[in-house]
Amino acid sequence: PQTTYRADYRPPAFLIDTVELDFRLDPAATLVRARLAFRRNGPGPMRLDGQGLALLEARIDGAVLPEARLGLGADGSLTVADAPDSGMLETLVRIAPEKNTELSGLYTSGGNFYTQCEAEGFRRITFFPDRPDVMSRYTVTITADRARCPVMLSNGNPDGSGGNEDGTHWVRWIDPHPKPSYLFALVAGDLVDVHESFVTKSGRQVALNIWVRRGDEDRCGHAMDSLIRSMRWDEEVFGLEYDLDVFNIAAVSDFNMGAMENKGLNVFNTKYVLAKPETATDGDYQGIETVIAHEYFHNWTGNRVTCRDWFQLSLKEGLTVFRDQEFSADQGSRAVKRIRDVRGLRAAQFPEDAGPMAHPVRPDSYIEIDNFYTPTVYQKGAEVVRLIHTRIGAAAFRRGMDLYIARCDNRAVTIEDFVAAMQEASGVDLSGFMGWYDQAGTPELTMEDRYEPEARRWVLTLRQAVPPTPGQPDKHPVAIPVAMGLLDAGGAELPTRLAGENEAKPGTRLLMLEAAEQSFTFEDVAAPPVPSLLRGFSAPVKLKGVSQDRLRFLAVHDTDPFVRWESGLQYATALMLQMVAARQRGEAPGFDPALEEAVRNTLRGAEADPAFAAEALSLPGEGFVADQMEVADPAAVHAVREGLRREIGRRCGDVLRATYDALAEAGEYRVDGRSIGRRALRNACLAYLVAAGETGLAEAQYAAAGNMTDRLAALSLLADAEGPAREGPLADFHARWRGDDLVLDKWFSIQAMSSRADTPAAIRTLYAHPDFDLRNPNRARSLIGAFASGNPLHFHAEDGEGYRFLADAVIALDPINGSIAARLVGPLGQWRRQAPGRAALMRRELERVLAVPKLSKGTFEKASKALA
Ligand code: HT7
Ligand code: ZN
Repeated sequence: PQTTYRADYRPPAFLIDTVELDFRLDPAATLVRARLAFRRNGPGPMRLDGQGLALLEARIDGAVLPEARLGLGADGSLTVADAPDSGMLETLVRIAPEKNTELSGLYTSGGNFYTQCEAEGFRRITFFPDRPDVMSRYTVTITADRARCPVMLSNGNPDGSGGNEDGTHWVRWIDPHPKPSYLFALVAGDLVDVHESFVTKSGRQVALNIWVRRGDEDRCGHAMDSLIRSMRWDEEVFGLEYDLDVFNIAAVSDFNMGAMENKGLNVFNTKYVLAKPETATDGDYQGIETVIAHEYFHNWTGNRVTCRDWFQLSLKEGLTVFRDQEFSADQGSRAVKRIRDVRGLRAAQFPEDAGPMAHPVRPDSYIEIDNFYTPTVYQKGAEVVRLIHTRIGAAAFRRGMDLYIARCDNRAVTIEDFVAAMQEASGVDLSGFMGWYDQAGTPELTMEDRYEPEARRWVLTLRQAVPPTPGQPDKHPVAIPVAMGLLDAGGAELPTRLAGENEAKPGTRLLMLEAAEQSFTFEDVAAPPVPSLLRGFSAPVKLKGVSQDRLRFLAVHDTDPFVRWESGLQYATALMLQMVAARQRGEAPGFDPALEEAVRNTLRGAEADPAFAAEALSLPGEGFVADQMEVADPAAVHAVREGLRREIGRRCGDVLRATYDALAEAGEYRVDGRSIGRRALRNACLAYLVAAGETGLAEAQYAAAGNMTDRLAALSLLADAEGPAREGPLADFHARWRGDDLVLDKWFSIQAMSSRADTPAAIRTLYAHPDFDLRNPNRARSLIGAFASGNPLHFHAEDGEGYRFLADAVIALDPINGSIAARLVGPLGQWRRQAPGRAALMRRELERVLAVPKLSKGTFEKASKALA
């Protein structure tokens, strides 16, 4: 397969000003007529992307193009010889949506029609220069059988409809805004809508519709409410207003990702739309809020201002994730939101940055662009936007956004355009931040300090190093904003004065580390202080050199909630690593009484902020701990973590039980931050109590639960139990919810992540279960993904059965949906960090995948880079 390089970018030879599309929908043979008004833009032939299209007709300015002027490439593209500099190209193609199992282009799901065009799906619908720097105005006419497709939607505003005598009907949609082809969308079928209306700040009336399958109408309330809050927030915080008469959302159960921001017609995975308390957890509710906001915010950051090429993907994704994170932070507890985002970053992006697929936020090359919708482009990209925000401040950032939008509206631009707008609006030189876009690898930040009593001076030395990554052996320093403060021995915040400053500043201040090493001298420091660094996680780095004593102190005293949580986490991580080492030496790991003290302390103050307490109570995950080891030992990490949970549950049983009882839900189920926090804390207590042997408590909670959050929390604990305590609830859950795809996914996941010894065998049985369907991405992820990414103990089983299962599944899935297969193969790439025996087994499975004839280019790219 071919590699595409960023350095090879050339402007398109032809632009397309307007597109008229005419669809005659039929599952087996859909006809697509396209009329493209083209105009020359640069040198080169007229080349239109295409994939799997049966070309029936081609004309320019009405004249049929003879075959001699049409070149069909092996990749499915179409080259037109001797094209004039401007004119109208008309093509007619036939496609088969019902055969489209990749879910890219036009496909059917449950008898309805849906499209997914990002990144390169439009070429599977019609011949077109399918690249984001070709922006056009679209008029779309859809014709279909009226009974089969009473609803027919596309981008923009509706512009007429009518009936035909043959039982079909038609609708026309006009999108007044120029857009790239990846934002095209069509949805048609038997759908019902939940609707509201929204009046924008300038008085424009917008019809809001959420289109779902009949019967799902009662699950759209939270999505609609999240949409309305997102629209209002973007007006208030960024002054950005919606720009069409309608905003449609269609939910589909077969979808490769979370959702898609098509102009005026977002298409969503049902997982991010449908929720009611009996079927959706608090996590699901939060996911819906985030994804609805994210897709809505793309209307400006992505759609009105789009990317010049796919290497600039983080221009829209990093910025839009930053915007959705800020939105969610404003809806509830900013500190808890930051903790959760950092947890997510460390669970997914840090390992990616340290593995074989490590790539910069702006990659240099790709084989399959679908493989670059990654935590690095999304989450690290958002962190880089946050770095700029932290450096220049909220007011300058807002001015920068205004400038960026004003200057780049209706254009396809680059990351430089964004940074230039921020730089001009703030007057701050941001060149030191470009390294964050162009270098892979998580920087390591080391601290060292000394106190000079006679001079009453405290000196902080910070060093940074960006580790080598594939293709980038040497790195240069980047700009790292370090938000920090100093505490005295009693935990009080000290005002700080740097050498050269006239006055001391109260509270948190920002140090800018721009070189490989820099020292900062603080004056008037009466006694050795305790530094609190990276407040709010001001940069996505790994901080080293903070002693266990200081961590313990900061976990209790710091004024910054993020550092309080972080210090507890780092303390526990270091402790667990020592315990793992002891276990590997055959010694008893012991128990640090500081942990009991920390749990008791957290529970004492839990009432003030239960969500924070729940975060503070949870031990570092097995993956996070294993990631800190030179050679991972998943079984030892699991044993140590389980042992700690049991011991904490035993020693703190009294306070855990008291908190559990005190938080029993009274009254109606609510999804506000405080109610969610109370449930999270209660279920955290339950987990410790069950670890200490109180299985009956989980059985009782499962039976009595009035909502999915509590029911699932109990069931996931019972899934590790023995005998009827496990089998009864699992069977009950299946019987209750077998008709509900999203809930049944949870049933598969819970079993896939069980630590029971028989899990590897159970996985194979579940794979053969009549309710398992490899073609549905949610279901495939719920079993295969949950096992490979969420069950390190069994995935890394010594006999290699976990690896074998994953490779078998990837090989079976690849011809059906290469994009999902490529995503799932990722965990096999962790072999370098495993012991030699397991590493060899992992490599063998990667080789087995690579040996498959006609492997998709996405899976080829992931597996071959993993082995390199
Ligand atoms: N921009 C959307 C990305 C997306 C996607 C990419 C490749 C294949 C299928 C896809 N579905 C959606 C989602 C987003 O970031 O908002
Ligand atoms: Zn996005």
